[in-house]
Amino acid sequence: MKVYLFILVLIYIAMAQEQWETIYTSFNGNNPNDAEGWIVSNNYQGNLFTKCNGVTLFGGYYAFGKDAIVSKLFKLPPHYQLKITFQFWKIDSWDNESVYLIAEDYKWSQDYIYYKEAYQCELQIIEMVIQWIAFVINHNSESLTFIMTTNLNEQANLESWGIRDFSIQILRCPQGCLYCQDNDYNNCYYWIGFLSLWHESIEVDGWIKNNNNMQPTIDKCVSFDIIKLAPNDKLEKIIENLNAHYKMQVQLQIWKIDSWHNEMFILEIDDQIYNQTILESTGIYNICGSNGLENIINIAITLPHSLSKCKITMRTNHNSITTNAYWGIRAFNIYLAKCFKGCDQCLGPLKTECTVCSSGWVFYNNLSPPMLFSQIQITQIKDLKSDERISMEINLLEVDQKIISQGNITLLVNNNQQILTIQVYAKCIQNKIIKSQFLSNKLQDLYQYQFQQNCQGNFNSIIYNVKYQLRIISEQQLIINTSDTYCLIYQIVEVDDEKFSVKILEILLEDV
Ligand SMILES: *[C@@H]1O[C@H](CO)[C@@H](O)[C@H](O)[C@H]1NC(C)=O
Ligand SMILES: *[C@@H]1O[C@H](CO)[C@@H](O)[C@H](O)[C@H]1NC(C)=O
Ligand SMILES: *[C@@H]1O[C@H](CO)[C@@H](O)[C@H](O)[C@H]1NC(C)=O
Ligand SMILES: *[C@@H]1O[C@H](CO)[C@@H](O)[C@H](O)[C@H]1NC(C)=O
Ligand SMILES: [Ca+2]
Ligand SMILES: [Ca+2]
Ligand SMILES: [Ca+2]
Repeated sequence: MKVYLFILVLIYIAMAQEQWETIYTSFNGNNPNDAEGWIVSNNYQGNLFTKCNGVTLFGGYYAFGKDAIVSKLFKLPPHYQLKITFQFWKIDSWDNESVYLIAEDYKWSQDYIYYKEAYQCELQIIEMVIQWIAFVINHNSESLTFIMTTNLNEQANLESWGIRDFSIQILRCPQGCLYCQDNDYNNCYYWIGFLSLWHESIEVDGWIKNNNNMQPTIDKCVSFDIIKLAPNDKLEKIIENLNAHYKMQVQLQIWKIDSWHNEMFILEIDDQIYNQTILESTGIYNICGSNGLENIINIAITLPHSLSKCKITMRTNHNSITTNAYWGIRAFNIYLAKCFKGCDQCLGPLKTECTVCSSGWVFYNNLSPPMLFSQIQITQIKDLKSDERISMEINLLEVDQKIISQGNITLLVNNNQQILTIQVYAKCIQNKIIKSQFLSNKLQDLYQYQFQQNCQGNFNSIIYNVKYQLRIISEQQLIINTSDTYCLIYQIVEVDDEKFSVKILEILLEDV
């Protein structure tokens, strides 16, 4: 018994914690395929792997030295945090020089000098420092650009570096979410990915540069494709046919290339400014363009939005002292917080937040059925056949169906007309009044029609002729519940595979 309790507690703790999931590992053995997808340039004599101190390194002595730069584009499943871990080997006579690690807007760098500890590398005894690097970043884009380089100035036989045991772990979005910022399902289930551009390659259809039909140029920084723009350039597109939504998330990545002088990158959505980011001359690494330093900036904007189109404008201004700089864009995404299924406009993701329904659907918030009450006729008669009828007899005129038994029954009605007339013969009973109610909707407002009768003179019955207008012609499911003193009719309405019963008619005989 005690053992069971112990196990239960452990499981509970494990489930309460966030689970890091490893989605990529490489360079932990000596498999040459581990370099797949890694783009390496300026490696010494084309060498990719070396052995040092008995282990295989990606890079290393006689491989990664001056100007060597490695990079990889990772495609990631929906996640909101990621952790990168690897072992960095600094090898030989670094002269207070730096290694740079760039994972988009996360940057890590470290200076190294020549120390006196020595290891066997290839056939030589070489000084080196081995260091575990691990960092966690908030990240939810579907791709990650990873870059490593140094500012070493001697070839790889004199100063070099390598890595091994590289892994990427993620905190995955809750199941059912395509995009998230945390692990709460309630904060993410409504996001849909509307547009995903420029992660692996650049496609500029419909994007207009500087108000004319000029298409923007495509360029590369390290191994990554970017759209290349100059100071003062503007890139714009009107994006149409957005799904019904109430909120929008726009994400993109700016690459500041070379020396800017505090110009502003501006992101506009529907002609309103949503982000302004200063482009500075500073930075810590030089990876493309000319000698100026680069910087990668992730921008993410969440805004209330419900129009079916949006205009995206990205631009910068230009300070005349900036002469040799440009900006790049990649990793552009639009996510929409979608309305509930069957809803054309909404204030939020719930059924109850729907304000305009798609045709054929219902307003859930006031439960108005697709069968709209349109006309009523109430007649008192002297019914000669009264004795042959039960107390509440129902006729469905257009489909010629008659309900002549009492109790709670479910009825399928196959109507091929836009109208369904429900006729109820209600027998008068002495000292009782007949109260009736009918539901109707005038799109958003719910009306309840109430009537009250008692039989007069020698009239013995009241006939209710209630016409309903069907918004869609399809099989209707009704629940009819009758007795001597009541007649209740419900319609079964289906909203996103969930069924609701909506009372559309009620006739009650009550004591006076
Ligand atoms: C290393 O360089 C930095 C500046 O880049 C300097 O501040 C530091 O004193 C240098 N250290 C050594 C040991 O030379
Ligand atoms: C624009 O985005 C950058 C980068 O994410 C952020 O640091 C900055 O605060 C944002 N600025 C505005 C005005 O939203
Ligand atoms: C509907 O019919 C059932 C019997 O089948 C009865 O118990 C119930 O009270 C009726 N519903 C209403 C709301 O009168
Ligand atoms: C009446 O019948 C329907 C379907 O047959 C059922 O869902 C409902 O619960 C019944 N109502 C009562 C009060 O028995
Ligand atoms: Ca040196
Ligand atoms: Ca050096
Ligand atoms: Ca540069």
